[in-house]
Amino acid sequence: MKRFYSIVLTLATIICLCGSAIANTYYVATPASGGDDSNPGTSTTQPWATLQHAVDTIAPGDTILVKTGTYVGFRAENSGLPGAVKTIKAEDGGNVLVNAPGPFNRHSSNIEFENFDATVKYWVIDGFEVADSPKYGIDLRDTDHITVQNCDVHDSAVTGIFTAFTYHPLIQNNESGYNGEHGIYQSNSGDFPTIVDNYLHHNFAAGIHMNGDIRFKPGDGIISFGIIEDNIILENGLGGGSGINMDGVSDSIVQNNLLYDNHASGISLYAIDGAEGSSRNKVYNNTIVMAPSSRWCINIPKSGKGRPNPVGNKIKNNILYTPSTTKGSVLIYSSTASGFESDYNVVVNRFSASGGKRIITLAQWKALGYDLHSIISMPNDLFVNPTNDDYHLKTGSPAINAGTSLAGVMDDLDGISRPQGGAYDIGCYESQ
Ligand SMILES: [Ca+2]
Ligand SMILES: [Ca+2]
Repeated sequence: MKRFYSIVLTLATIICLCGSAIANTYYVATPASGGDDSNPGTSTTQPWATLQHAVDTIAPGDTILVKTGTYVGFRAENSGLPGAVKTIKAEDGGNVLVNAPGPFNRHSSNIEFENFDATVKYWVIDGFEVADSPKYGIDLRDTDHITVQNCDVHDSAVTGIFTAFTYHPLIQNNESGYNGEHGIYQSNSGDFPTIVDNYLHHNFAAGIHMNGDIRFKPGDGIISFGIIEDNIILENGLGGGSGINMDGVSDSIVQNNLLYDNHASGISLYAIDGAEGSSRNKVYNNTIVMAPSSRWCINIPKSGKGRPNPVGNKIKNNILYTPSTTKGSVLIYSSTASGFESDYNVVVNRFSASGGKRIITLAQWKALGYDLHSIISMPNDLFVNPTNDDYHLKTGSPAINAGTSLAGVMDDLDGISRPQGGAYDIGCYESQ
């Protein structure tokens, strides 16, 4: 048996070496710039013409570099491999615009990753502008380990970046704005989504919407083990939908996000379609400054449709400011919400432990055992320049060194390591 394993290992090594040795770069250019799908595609002087031909042709480990120009989109139905992902990327400094669905697309989205017979895996899409989609800008369904990065997705009829039954998506450093629904939407019950460093603005509904959707099978109706970190989220929600909207999302981390001028709620943990009210989430070191006439900074209502209520959520080191005189910093459905912890936040003097039926003061909220170390402060005392949306902490800000140590929060939205000055600051920025 030993000899058999050693042969298998040797073969595996040879295959891996060959895999890396034959990784190729291919090029795509518009027909006006010499693109032709009958070219070999292997040099900048003999590029292919269509994104569809490119994604249908390359092997695991290969990269497609797309030259400046305007293209129709594509539908990727094949997969890369672990350690040999397939990459489709705008060339360095290139301006690649994808402004319509590809000819084989099935959902009227500009770019689609899906195969009705198999999970599509191990792709990277990088650096595209994706505009004016009649449905979704970028659309991932039944996928695993797909990365969407450095894209600018805007003016989609529905959502900018959409996923369904998508596991381990890495959605990083994208802009998604002016879409008819959400900026980013993780739907159905795919787990391990990482949504980091995105700039999400002026979407009609949520900045980030996540929905466990128990109705849609297969799946457990819960999105688990998500990381929502370092996103800047503003001016969403005119049509309803929180800055970060979590319907059936559990055991996830929401930290170092900056949310301002959103028009519905800031962060909502709930269930309407998910299998359980969003539970056991860590909401740490976020800065939330709400628009006038908006809802709650943090909203944890009773579940709909008889689903289990949210339990075990922890709200720490957040700045939770609203100018509203009728809404406040934190709403929970009941003062007996199991395992709920809230503390070391900067707040306003309004809370609700009754799903909004009754507004109570910080003193009354503290009497329930919450926010015993939290403080009330105003934007002009906290921030460098809130009028011009600079939410870094000003010298002497009461948020400096007022937080609690949170081992999972290693740095801040700017990447500055925490803590500075001997203690954690409250909010998404750590003052140096
Ligand atoms: Ca799940
Ligand atoms: Ca500090």
